[in-house]
Amino acid sequence: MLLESLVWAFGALLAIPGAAYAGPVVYNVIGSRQRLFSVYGTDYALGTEMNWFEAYRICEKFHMKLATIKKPSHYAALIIFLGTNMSSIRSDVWVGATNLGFNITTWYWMKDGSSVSYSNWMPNEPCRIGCMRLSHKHNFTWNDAECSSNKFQFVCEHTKF
Ligand SMILES: *[C@@H]1O[C@H](CO)[C@@H](O)[C@H](O)[C@H]1NC(C)=O
Ligand SMILES: *[C@@H]1O[C@H](CO)[C@@H](O)[C@H](O)[C@H]1NC(C)=O
Ligand SMILES: CC(=O)N[C@H]1CO[C@H](CO)[C@@H](O)[C@@H]1O
Repeated sequence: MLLESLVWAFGALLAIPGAAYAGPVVYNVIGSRQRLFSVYGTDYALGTEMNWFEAYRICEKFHMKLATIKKPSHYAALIIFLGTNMSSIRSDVWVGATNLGFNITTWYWMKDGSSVSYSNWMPNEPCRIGCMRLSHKHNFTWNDAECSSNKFQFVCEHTKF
């Protein structure tokens, strides 16, 4: 896992000089740079399993954000990315929302502090204080998990809009 993270990090470093927007490109888990057929103008990176705080830090390190889903088009773009990278996905994936410091039903996107209004939670979720993950086994519908004790893959993004 460490090697995979490092290789991925190295690929991201090569591909993202400073904070400059690099165009419609995706990075896979082994760090190779690939053109994206995205219609939504978002670059995505898939990270290896770690806790939510570590995932947050890695995204920031590469001038990206943990994925943010504020409307159906964001979700659709992310689903396209995850779907075309299914062979690399082994776990649920963290995205950038939390209810830490609030209550079970009050969630915020870390990217800009906006509240989570559009959502696609699994039935009976959310049910705890924690961080948001998309369920690998349930079509990437939304679930929660304790932020520090769980290790999941995660998606960073860089968006033009
Ligand atoms: C949860 O927190 C929000 C924001 O502080 C508050 O408006 C809401 O009433 C709380 N809900 C419950 C069930 O405590
Ligand atoms: C996932 O979505 C597909 C297509 O909409 C559907 O056929 C399938 O039953 C869904 N799977 C789950 C686990 O919800
Ligand atoms: C490793 C892997 O499967 N990468 C794919 C991720 O998705 C993009 C398109 O969104 C593909 O081009 C990559 O091959």
